[in-house]
Amino acid sequence: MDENQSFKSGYVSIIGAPNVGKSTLLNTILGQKLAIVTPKPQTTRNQIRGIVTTDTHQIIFVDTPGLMDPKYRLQSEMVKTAYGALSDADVALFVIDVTRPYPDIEDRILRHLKRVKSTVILVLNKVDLIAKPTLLPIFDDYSQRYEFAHMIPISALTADGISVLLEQIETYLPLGPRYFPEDQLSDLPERFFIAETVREKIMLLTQREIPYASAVVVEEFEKRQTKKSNEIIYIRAIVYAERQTQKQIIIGKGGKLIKRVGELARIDIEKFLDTRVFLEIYVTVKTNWRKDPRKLKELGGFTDI
Ligand SMILES: Nc1nc2c(ncn2[C@@H]2O[C@H](COP(=O)(O)OP(=O)(O)OP(=O)(O)O)[C@@H](O)[C@H]2O)c(=O)[nH]1
Ligand SMILES: [Mg+2]
Repeated sequence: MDENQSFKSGYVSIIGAPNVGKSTLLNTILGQKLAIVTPKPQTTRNQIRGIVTTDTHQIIFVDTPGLMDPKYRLQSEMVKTAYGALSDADVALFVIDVTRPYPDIEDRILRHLKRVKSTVILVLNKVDLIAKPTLLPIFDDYSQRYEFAHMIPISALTADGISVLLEQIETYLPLGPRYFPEDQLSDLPERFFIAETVREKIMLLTQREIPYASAVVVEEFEKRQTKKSNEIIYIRAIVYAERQTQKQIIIGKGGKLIKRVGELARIDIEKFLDTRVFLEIYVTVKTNWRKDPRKLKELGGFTDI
């Protein structure tokens, strides 16, 4: 715990429709890739917590799944998870994509935000894609729908506006202790980030239903010595598909697709763990895992189903 009486700490939740750039924002704020990012909606499925510590404050940022109209159990768990992150947030960042409104979802989010105690900042993301004057009617529209503490235009991709956003967040943090050691980046286990990295590559390399029907679990994570006594981390990851046909596509002709997934994932995991990695990936079928609460608990990382 910090001795400093003026030290501030708190939780900042990042919420919004799918694909608006919430995970990109988390990564840019942390200066490290923690959350997976793809051009496809519904990439994030869980709360991803990233910790920023300075001499004066500690902020726990919580990235969440994009909110949508849930059609099956996995999606309703994702929605529950996202709204759950608002309950203990000191500040909520409501992220919108300035190039694309999601009227129904955003109306629903705004209604929900009226019931929470957090300070709410509207984050207008992807400003790198538009001409500045285009923002004026958006400011106008949103300020009529909710009393935001601030409305801040940013680009999570280029980091434009991020320092202004962070300055504003700091002003709303309560006095509080340092909850985590100063060098800790997240409270989630390494296995989670490894599984997510593999899932990201599958999402990037497959189409239609497959990105959404895939789950990844790391079954083994073990330090081993090579013959030359160098350290290497052995990882065995299992990819779950819902059907045999999906499994075949993920494996690809002659194992080509899963090999590519492995190559790309290994590069990122080695960077993340800062060590050499031997990654083995198996693909298997778990019928209807997205609809079954017990399987969702096992494969989806949802603890309180
Ligand atoms: N041009 C531009 N693209 C961005 C920006 N922020 C995010 N993107 C892109 O938008 C897409 C979605 O980004 P994510 O960070 O995965 O979005 P998300 O809100 O976390 O999406 P879900 O997890 O599906 O809810 C990716 O292709 C990003 O590269 C930005 O500021 N500018
Ligand atoms: Mg995301």
